[in-house]
Amino acid sequence: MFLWGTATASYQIEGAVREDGRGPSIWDTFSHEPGRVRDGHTGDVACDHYHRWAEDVALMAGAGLNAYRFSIAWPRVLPSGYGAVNPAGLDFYDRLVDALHERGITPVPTLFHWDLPQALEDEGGWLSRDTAGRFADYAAVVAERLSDRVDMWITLNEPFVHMVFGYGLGMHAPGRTLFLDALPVAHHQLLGHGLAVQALRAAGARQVLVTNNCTPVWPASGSEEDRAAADAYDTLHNRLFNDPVLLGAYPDLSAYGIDGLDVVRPGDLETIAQPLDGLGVNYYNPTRIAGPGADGLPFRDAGITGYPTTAFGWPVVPEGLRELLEGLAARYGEALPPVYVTENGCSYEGIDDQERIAYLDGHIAAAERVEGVDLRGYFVWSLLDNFEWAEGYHQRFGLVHVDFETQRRTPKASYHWLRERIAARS
Ligand code: GBH
Repeated sequence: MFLWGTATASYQIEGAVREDGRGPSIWDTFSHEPGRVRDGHTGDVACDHYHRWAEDVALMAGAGLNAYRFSIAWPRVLPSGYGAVNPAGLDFYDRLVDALHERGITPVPTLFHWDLPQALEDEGGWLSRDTAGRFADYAAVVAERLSDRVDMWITLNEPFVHMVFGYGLGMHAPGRTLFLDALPVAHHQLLGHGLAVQALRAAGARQVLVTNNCTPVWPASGSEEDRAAADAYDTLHNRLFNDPVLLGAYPDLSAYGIDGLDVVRPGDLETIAQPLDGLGVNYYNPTRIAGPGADGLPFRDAGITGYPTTAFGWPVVPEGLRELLEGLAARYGEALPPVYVTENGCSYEGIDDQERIAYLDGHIAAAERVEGVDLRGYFVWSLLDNFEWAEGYHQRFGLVHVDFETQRRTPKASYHWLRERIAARS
């Protein structure tokens, strides 16, 4: 069965940040620091999904969707990151999973979509190797409760973005600006992934994936310099996270003046490279790279022109999705497991969102043309307008409009269109 779904994330939709024993996360801390998030918005209430989940599940069913990718808030389950379990936190996801099954919707939980318990950040966050083991322990707690009803699990969401925005550039929580010194965050997340795969399988999980955000990298010109820069960017954005998982080795980082990651210990790559049941791929747009850049970086973003852009300013390049997936098949060959597009979507204003329809139609059509990839699912980001991280509530990615004053949900034109698109295909 091909999975047609939407994707969301806990901190972006749930709200109820102090309810039923949830501990604080790094996003609570960060969003409450002045100047971090546009207009001082926070996820304190968000879409109030913690109380309105039944209505939201009904909305998914109404769109004819058969899958739902959501994330579990680690600090709801383990308020201090480890140690005492908060049963009320698990109860919330337990109810949600049951409600999804009642509607014939396959639950696909992600265990980490960036809302690390603050207590773990206080112990070093993902700069600390210990966090990897804590993550696996948390994964085991959740799977012991849900694996009788959840087949498919995703360990991490976009470890690249979490490393670069959270620890490298400070645009996301925890707000650190370590630049390339953030690289241990890649390894510790990947190690956490590998340890979590083992823990999930031991607790009865049948299918395990990781979700990486990937971008086709276009050299700004045919010059040797730009091609080398594009290769260096591809290494950092795509290969650093896909190679260890699929090939069991890190890519060559010499373009960054780095001779291997010194936090890697013997056996780590075997842990990271265990067989997976699928690769989750989030696609938004290609990246055009010239080189070299400032601050000693071997690349710079040259920007894409000549394509329409979303309200966020991101270029709309549907063929980039085909290029990306076929590029993965070319690079990884037999090592590429089935692929799921676990996020694809766009920010636009308005309820008569014809631009979103055009965006989704173009990307679904591009996915249909992909050759040589066992593509098994497509998830729209997102079901609801929600808390768009550093942009607060300013970017609207939903198939369903949310009035953040009243919490009223209004399906957009794209919601109705998607139902017809899915029905026409089946
Ligand atoms: C995802 O990240 C997240 O998983 C999700 O939580 C989030 O809400 C959603 O996407 C929408 O943002 O500068 O024009 O080249 C997406 C990561 C990083 C993808 C920045 C697009 C740059 C666009 N994004 N990237 S551009």
